[in-house]
Amino acid sequence: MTDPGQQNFPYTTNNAGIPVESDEHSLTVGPDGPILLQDHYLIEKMAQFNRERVPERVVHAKGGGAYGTFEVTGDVSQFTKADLFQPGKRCGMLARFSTVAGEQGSPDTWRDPRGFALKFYTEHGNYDLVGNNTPVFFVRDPQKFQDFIRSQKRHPATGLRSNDMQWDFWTLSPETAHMVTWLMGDRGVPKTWRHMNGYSSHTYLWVNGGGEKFWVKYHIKTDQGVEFYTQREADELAGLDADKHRRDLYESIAAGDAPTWTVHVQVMPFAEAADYRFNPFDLTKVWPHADYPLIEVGKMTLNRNPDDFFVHIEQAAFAPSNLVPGIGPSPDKMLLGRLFSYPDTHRYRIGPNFAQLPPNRPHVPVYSYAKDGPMRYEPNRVGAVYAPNSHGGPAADTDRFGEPAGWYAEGEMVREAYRLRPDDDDFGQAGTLVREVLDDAARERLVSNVSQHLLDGVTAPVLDRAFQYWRNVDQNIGDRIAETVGRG
Ligand code: HDE
Repeated sequence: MTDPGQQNFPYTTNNAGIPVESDEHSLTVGPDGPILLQDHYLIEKMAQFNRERVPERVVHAKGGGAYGTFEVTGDVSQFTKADLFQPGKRCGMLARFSTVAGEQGSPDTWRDPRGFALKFYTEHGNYDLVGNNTPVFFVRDPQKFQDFIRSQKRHPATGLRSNDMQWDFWTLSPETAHMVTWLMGDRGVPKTWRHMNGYSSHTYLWVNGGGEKFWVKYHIKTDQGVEFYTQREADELAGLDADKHRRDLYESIAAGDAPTWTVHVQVMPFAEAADYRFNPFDLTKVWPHADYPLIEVGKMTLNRNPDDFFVHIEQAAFAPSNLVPGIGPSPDKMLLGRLFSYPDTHRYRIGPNFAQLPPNRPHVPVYSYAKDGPMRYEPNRVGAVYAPNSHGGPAADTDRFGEPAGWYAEGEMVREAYRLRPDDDDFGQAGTLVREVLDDAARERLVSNVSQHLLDGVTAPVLDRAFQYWRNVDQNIGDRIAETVGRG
């Protein structure tokens, strides 16, 4: 698959471009004698090898991706002035898809949400939309994210994943119910990355040229159709081809079969958020399409495989804080937490100058005052190292790009949950999903998936709480799960 074909290089060099003396033999005192410290080429090879890895992503470690293009097909200029969404615009992009809880080599068909991370190289810098293949998430406060992830990863003593830990956290955190219903249903194992939708999940703020504001959620619908694997198919594939999804994307693009998605948004007028019947910024909720229908924005096509996986995909650094003029954050506490977390992880994982690496560097000039740091190779084009200065250095231009996209807030400093509104509850939308979106066959697979998962190592008191959790979602589904597990 990755055969580079017949190539014709004249000779091997070391990293400094100097011709090497041998590809096979170390420098020794006689053919049977000791190795010499002066064999700097051997030392370079060993030292380079020892440093080949950067830390894997703490979540979303296993993934793959490709480059492509985004083109605007609708007209949303009345809602946002963002350059990339103006009629007729087209820009380059990078996408990375991933599983969340597994490590670098883990099977692509493990049941898990899928990351759906997009980077658009716009005329106003990089716009990143770092979403999942689900429109909701497990928790609604960033304070709980680390605990949640630890419950999904490996047990500290055994080094094993533990369904008991997973259900312990979920059943003690009822706000997870909607997302767990998605996860345990058909969306939990997409057939390929090409056959899944992406969602911003969060609400974002859009601002138009006149300064008017709107709340939006993104829905990125696959043009290949949504397809999935059953648990049984997924389990078999986990053994037969752990890289199923990575392979599928690479091979489809290499064969000229470029996958496409249609990007839509739901738009809520700014003022409607204040007294909408549930908190529209709560990441565990969807906005009903009857209230806010999908509006088409554009099309994305992935058509170029990276020529070096490590350079372009392992070092890809997506950040929800990469928001361009015309787009801002919403008061979703999870999103606000993420604005800090991603650039922080990139500085640790791939270094403070990660933004200069090929997948991350903007396709427009950078007029930043940042300087120096490890592995920096692009000179500072600004010249001056401080602002303001009298040497013609850049200055922020709010006349051109507008004030920061924000909202009004005031209040006591508190540590409290979102204020409850009439339709805010943890189980309602999960129940609607089970009763009104799934058909009989999908409900049956849900019962089977949950039951199998519970039968695999979940014990009292967690097990009893799990039955109650599902009865809270839907009495009938809960009864069927309890019956299947044999503890009705
Ligand atoms: Fe992430 N997440 N996340 N996440 N996330 C990371 O960033 C984090 C959340 C998502 O292909 C990390 O570069 C916090 C929601 C994707 O490179 C890290 C919180 C959603 C990817 C991080 C969340 C996501 C990540 C790990 C709660 C969907 C892979 C390595 C406040 C809407 C991006 C990295 C890629 C990756 C933190 C919650 C999606 C640690 C603190 C919600 C697709 O920074």
